[in-house]
Amino acid sequence: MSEDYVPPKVWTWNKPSGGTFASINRPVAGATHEAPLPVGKHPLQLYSLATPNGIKVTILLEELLEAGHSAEYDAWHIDIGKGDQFGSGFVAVNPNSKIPALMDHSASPPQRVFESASIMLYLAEKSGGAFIPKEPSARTEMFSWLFWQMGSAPFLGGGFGHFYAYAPVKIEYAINRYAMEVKRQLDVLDRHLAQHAWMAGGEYSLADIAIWSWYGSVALGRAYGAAEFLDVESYAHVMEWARRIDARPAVQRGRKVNRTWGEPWEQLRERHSAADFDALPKP
Ligand SMILES: N[C@@H](CCC(=O)N[C@@H](CS)C(=O)NCC(=O)O)C(=O)O
Repeated sequence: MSEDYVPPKVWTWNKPSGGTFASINRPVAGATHEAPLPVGKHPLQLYSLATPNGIKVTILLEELLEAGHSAEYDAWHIDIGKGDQFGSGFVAVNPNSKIPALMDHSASPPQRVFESASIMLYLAEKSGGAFIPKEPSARTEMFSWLFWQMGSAPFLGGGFGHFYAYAPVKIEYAINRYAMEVKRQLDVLDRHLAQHAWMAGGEYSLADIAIWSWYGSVALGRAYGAAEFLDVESYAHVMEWARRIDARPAVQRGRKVNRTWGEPWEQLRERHSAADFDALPKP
């Protein structure tokens, strides 16, 4: 880490980079070990963790169930800190080795689905287009915001979150660069939400769930301990929208699934039936 660093002609992987998650970072894909995945009793098998990308899917599944759709699922805990995402079974479901990953055993042959927005669209379409606006213009707007989230959040997580919270040293240049971008993104949302109650089509949709899982987590002080640093309260419309979504029962359930940190009543390591939530300790 020095101002004199000159990149070599060809990069080689010759020393650990340091920082949180350094032990699981590597420059090659594929499985590192044999590890078949467990399969439960429901057609939908989710392999995940309650990170912002993970809760997009568990919140949607809980919303689908709450709305009366047939979406019962088993959610298995994938410990990305220990490298479960590099097991042979997981890699067969997601060759990109990232949570969330889904298998639908009701399809013939069973269907794998990876990338959180792809999983959301798969589940919503399987449920007759639930949480996707029907009117064509609103539907297009919803897709635009959903893909905005997929393109923007890596700057929030991999960029800002990494350098603010996880890097082994605080690099002012990197933190400034990504704080600037994240604040711009929060302003994009704030200006939109000043004019619209929901992200698209005047209704709660996949776009709200996906964007809330990232930007709502930051706004509500649940990611990177950065709420004050980013002055989130100055984005009043984002805050109001984030709190409104946070109050939804399905959101509260979905956030707990595959969670192994925080308060004991928020941690449902694995979910196999609706009754699992009732077994959690009370606050
Ligand atoms: N674009 C992917 C990103 C998924 C992702 O980055 N997942 C992280 C956790 S939030 C992960 O599994 N990281 C493990 C690793 O990088 O090895 C999606 O939206 O599904």
